[in-house]
Amino acid sequence: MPDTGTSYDLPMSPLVVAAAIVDDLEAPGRLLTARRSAPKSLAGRWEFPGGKVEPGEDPVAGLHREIDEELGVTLELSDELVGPDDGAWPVLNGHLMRVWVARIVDGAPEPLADHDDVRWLERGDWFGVDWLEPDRPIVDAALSWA
Ligand code: 9L3
Ligand code: MG
Repeated sequence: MPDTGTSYDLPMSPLVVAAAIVDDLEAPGRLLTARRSAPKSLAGRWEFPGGKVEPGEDPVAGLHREIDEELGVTLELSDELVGPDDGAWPVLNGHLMRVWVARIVDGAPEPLADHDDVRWLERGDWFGVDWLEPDRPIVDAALSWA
């Protein structure tokens, strides 16, 4: 390979973005969770819906795109839940994930892609499903926010 003077490091893992969707931003009661259907290693576990930001895509735009693709709803974003790693949350495979609190302004959430169920958790039961391990501290952060 010609020496171009550039160093080729491993590509950075794409940023992951997700939403902590609550029923009401002023008086949060219910929290939305989605059950993954893929990959096999994660299937059956519950998570904050979201996914990878595309190259060059703004993270917030990526979040709206992912949530539209996965749940068929439009969100109004509120505060970001700031994580311990430069504001982000470490998730699987070395990814970092940014998470915003949000509410639905249009549509009814359905598992359209990557999930096979969605569920509203009642206040007091936000830990009531088998969350992906990395999402559990984010449930705590959502509880502190709410
Ligand atoms: N992940 C963890 N918690 C979440 C989300 C949306 C994603 N709430 C992890 C699972 C995958 C990686 O981030 O290892 C990329 O997510 P996706 O693009 O498969 O949804
Ligand atoms: Mg996803």
